[in-house]
Amino acid sequence: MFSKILIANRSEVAVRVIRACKEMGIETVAIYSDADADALHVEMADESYCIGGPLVKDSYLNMDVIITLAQAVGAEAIHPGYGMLSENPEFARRCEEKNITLISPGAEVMEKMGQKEVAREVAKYAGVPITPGSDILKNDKDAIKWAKKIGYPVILKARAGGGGKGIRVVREENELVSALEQVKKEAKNSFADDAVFMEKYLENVKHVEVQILADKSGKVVILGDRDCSVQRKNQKLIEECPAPVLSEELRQSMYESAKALAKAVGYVTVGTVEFLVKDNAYYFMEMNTRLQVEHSVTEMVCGIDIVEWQIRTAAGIEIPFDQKDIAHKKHAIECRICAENSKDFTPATGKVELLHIPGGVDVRFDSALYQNYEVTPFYDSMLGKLIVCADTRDGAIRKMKSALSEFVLVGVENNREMHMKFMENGKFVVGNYDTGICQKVL
Ligand code: MV4
Repeated sequence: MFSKILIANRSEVAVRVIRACKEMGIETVAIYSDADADALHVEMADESYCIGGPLVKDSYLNMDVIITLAQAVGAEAIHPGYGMLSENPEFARRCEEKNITLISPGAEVMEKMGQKEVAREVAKYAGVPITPGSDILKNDKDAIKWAKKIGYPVILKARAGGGGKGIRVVREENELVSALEQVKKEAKNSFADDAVFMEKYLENVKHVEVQILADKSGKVVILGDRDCSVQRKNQKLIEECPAPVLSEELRQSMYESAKALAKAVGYVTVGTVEFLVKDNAYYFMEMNTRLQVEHSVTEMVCGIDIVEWQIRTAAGIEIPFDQKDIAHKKHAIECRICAENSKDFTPATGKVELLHIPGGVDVRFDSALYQNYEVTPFYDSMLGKLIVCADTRDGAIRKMKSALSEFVLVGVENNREMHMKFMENGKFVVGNYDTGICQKVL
């Protein structure tokens, strides 16, 4: 096992990883920017180093500085958290070159899955259903030809896409050429890669994902599934485990697909296979090669510390439990608490004047907030995650309402009341909702 890990991230995920390390007896090294001198992760780690200015490119994305620091302090591993450098194959490769373990499935797998059209090929090869789609589009004429073949509506996707950037739905041929130009421009600016392909666009889909844990011996355990269909502008707001209203047949088939995909690429550590679900069918969307924000709902239901096992499997330790040992009877819901203006959803800033964190059985608040903490405009607006777990979905909704009513955050405008609206909304309560639910509720 590693004796010291550098955490190349900030906020709640850095705190989450530091907690896991402490419990495992691993020393922790935090990095931070000038804007984060008072951040909780800096206080919690055994050692903390300021590595640059507030802009992420000057600090949390500065590969050279991070790797040099890891070597200087004797960290054998780096935990990238989510976002930041977590899915950057170049960073993975540079860590490998310096003999530092990046807690991830490795550069090769990240490279494959990071290119969406390659990921689709791997999925196809593994027998996983994919939506009808094109090769990389060569030019306007090629795009028109593919769209004719696939049938409108189609969705253009940047090969390197992520975070909702570089996608566009096209409903008619006369919109196609300008949409392609737009997506290419956006992809070039955001990812320095303007390759684009297209898929048949499926309307009214659910976003369901399967959590996997794999070790170097090739053992793959499925840690259930999550519904993440409650999203606004490509930001997830609410996640639940398990996804409500899936047929048991569809669920088992999805699990088999996720497992086949993991085995096909020799996956090690934790990962997520995302699917689109429509009626009684599912299609591969992408694979995330990192720890995800919403891993916590899975932990509450499965009884597995996902970060602990991510670290263990990255260190080469084999998984000692089996599929049958994974609990799946409970239901967990997570509300992402974000610093945002309640009217226009723009990010909010301010000083935490008052904070009361809800308590009780199976109520969890993962965050890096504390009294008097200053929320700055430099980073993601997610302040924390309120998670509850109960025997039934109805019980979890009731518990979330109770927890939200108890939650107090004064000084930073946030979306507590928006979450209450969802918990009281008929469509959400019934559970058979899709990615269109936000337009209906908000
Ligand atoms: C899709 C889709 C429907 N059909 N692909 C891709 C990136 C991911 N973040 C969302 N993606 C989607 N891909 C096909 N073939 C629906 C989504 C999708 C979505 C698209 C636009 C705006 C919001 C969305 C929310 C969930 C899923």
